[in-house]
Amino acid sequence: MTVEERILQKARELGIGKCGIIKAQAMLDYGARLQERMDRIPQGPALYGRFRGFADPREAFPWAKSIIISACFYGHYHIPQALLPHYGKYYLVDMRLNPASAEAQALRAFEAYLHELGLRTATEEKYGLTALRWAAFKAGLGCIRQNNFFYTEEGSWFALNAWLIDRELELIHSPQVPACPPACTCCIRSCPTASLSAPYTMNMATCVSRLSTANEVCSYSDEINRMMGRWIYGCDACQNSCPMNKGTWKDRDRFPGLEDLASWLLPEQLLSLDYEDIRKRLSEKFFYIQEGSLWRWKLNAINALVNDFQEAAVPALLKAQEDSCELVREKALWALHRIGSLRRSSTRPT
Ligand code: B12
Ligand code: SF4
Ligand code: SF4
Repeated sequence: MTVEERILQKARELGIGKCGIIKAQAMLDYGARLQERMDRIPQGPALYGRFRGFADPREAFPWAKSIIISACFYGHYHIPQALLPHYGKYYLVDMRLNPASAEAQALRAFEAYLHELGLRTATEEKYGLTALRWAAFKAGLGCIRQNNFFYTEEGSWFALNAWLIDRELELIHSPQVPACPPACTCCIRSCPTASLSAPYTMNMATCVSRLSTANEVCSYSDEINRMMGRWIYGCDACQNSCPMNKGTWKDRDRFPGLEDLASWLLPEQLLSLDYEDIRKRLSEKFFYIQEGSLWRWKLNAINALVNDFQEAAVPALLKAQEDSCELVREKALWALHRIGSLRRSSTRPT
């Protein structure tokens, strides 16, 4: 058995859905995709320049010769119904830094096996050391669709990981995934902020996923607040609307800790938490909102309540006017005005 075959066999044994290996230089053409993106998006280089190193991880790791890439299916987890309109599912069942999850344990055991084989490795769990969608595509694990997501025949609900290794290996598969249906634009039409403005073109600055996790001290315009709808952390609109994801979520297993956390994640409950509670309960799992910007949770919760026209939220909003953060107090006042004017317009005689 070749080393590549042994690695694949181990990945399968551990329940890691897909695994392939590419030579490090196979990533170089990601540079061209990135350049196209920077040319198409306003302030492209300022936003995307930081990803240049993804095209050649050998610059930071001169010993790296190949890249092992894995894709773990997370669409088998049960997501509490009440959270679906508010959270990107990937973040709810995030295996990164959750040692109790089956996927995290499989990935640790897999890495230990690579060391047993005598391979030197480098990986980065949170942000990755290279462009993971492109690496998975080059390894033939699946395709990249027009919404930029990596898909296998089981849809896009895959979390990707990669290890740089110091040996020249290659294991490339032939994916069996149909192309996007001709003229399909469901993902583009579903994007609430028009961040996904054309096939393979999205602007990370206006993506709800980025807006809802921003650490900059700012609140948003009325237009952006409205476009963010009920999302509190992340956004799945361009995946949920895709016909290639129809029926792919399996809802079979419990993700460790999610049920206990669920009640705290609803917008009214978020408003009732003090910042120490938010830090203790949420900061580790939802690490994009940093400890210095925990008020972002409350701004997002208030926004979700307003866009949901939740009259029952008025007491929580009145209380939020006493919040220690000025941005939250201002937003609560704005929300009370908005709910008041929505109520007046809905009762106005026609
Ligand atoms: C930065 C980042 C973000 C940023 C910016 C996203 C972005 N698209 O650039 C923000 C914070 C907004 C974000 C949000 C989310 N992210 Co993110 N993110 C990343 C990160 C770290 C880098 C992405 C990157 O390279 N961006 C640069 C641009 C140029 O790449 P791109 O938009 O992905 O475009 C790709 C394709 O379109 C392709 N391409 C371009 N033109 C063409 C043309 C053709 C013909 C083809 C075939 C391909 C192609 O080139 C790019 C190659 O990767 C990766 C992890 C990693 N290290 O790769 C995770 C990653 C992409 N994110 C992921 C996820 C799940 C999300 C969210 C869904 C979370 C959520 N529920 O809210 C959202 C979705 C946002 C979106 N629509 O993409 C997953 C995606 C898994 C998958 N199945 O695709 C990744 C891979 C993380 C992981 N470990 O699994 N993310
Ligand atoms: S994640 Fe949401 S906001 Fe971002 S591109 Fe997709 S639909 Fe648009
Ligand atoms: S919604 Fe349509 S165009 Fe967009 S990724 Fe899915 S199949 Fe492709």
